[in-house]
Amino acid sequence: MMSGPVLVDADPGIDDALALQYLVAAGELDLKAITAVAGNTPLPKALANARGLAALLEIEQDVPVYGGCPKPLMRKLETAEYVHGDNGMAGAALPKPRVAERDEHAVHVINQLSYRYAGELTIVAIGPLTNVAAALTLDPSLARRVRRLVFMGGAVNVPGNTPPGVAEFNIHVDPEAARIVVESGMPFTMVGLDATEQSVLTRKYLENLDGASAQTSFTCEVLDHYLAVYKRSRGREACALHDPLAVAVAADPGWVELETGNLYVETQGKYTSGKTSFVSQASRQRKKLPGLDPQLAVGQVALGLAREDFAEHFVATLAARAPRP
Ligand SMILES: [Ca+2]
Repeated sequence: MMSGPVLVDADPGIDDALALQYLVAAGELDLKAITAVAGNTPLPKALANARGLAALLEIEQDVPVYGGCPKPLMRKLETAEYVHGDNGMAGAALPKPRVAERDEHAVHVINQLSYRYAGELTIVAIGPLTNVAAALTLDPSLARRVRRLVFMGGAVNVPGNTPPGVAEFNIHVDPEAARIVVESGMPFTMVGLDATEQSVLTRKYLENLDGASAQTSFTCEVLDHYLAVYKRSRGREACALHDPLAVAVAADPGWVELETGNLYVETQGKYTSGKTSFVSQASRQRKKLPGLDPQLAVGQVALGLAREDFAEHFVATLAARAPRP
């Protein structure tokens, strides 16, 4: 079980909302800060949603929320409001924050926390990796102070979820940032579509959540929308728990099948920009190829779900969190 201080970098986003709710309900991670990044929605909405989620989850007094980069390092921002709704939360209303907006920039906060918790800090990044890459660019030694980065992104043996079906959304939005991060030497675990698309939630699970608390009512509202989006786009009311799985892996890597190897993030290709290619140590050995290239990005990649009951566990965790009196 991984413990210690955690920073979540997010672009809320429905599944970011689900991930934060799961993190708080599970109570296994010591959340120190939330940093917002542009991705699913433009930064002002991502930040407002992150602050509203902290209010909903009753953590805003303890967990500060900071705004970060408003656009990818080198590209125009592409958002996903067609999935997440105009406000990024499927139109569902979040409570008004009761704490004042913070002035510090997320990128500085990432570096500050890495000094305060040197060798202990886990970063869970569930949006494009722009903030983390910017923090590394300002202070490359960040890579050595972070215990581990767990990021939701990428697709290795399955198609991507952005046109033309090669790249996963978070990497597609800011491939240069992803490349800087994985090539920085920061220990990383990539939780991409290979694993997250196996953690599937269907409508029958909503019955266990409805009305349990103000938080789960909100969850049901956004999941209802999310399931409808999946039905429209894929013909089935079954949605992947992308970001929640990354949070779960930060607490317990046993949720996924992990392999170590070289990870390549394509930034140039006409069709393949944002594609993540992975060559595992095990596959190199099987093919009698030379070992891993330490000059290139070496890290862990989740190639599948290790336990089938993640969606069940996710719902049970949310439903069990006793509402505060
Ligand atoms: Ca996200």
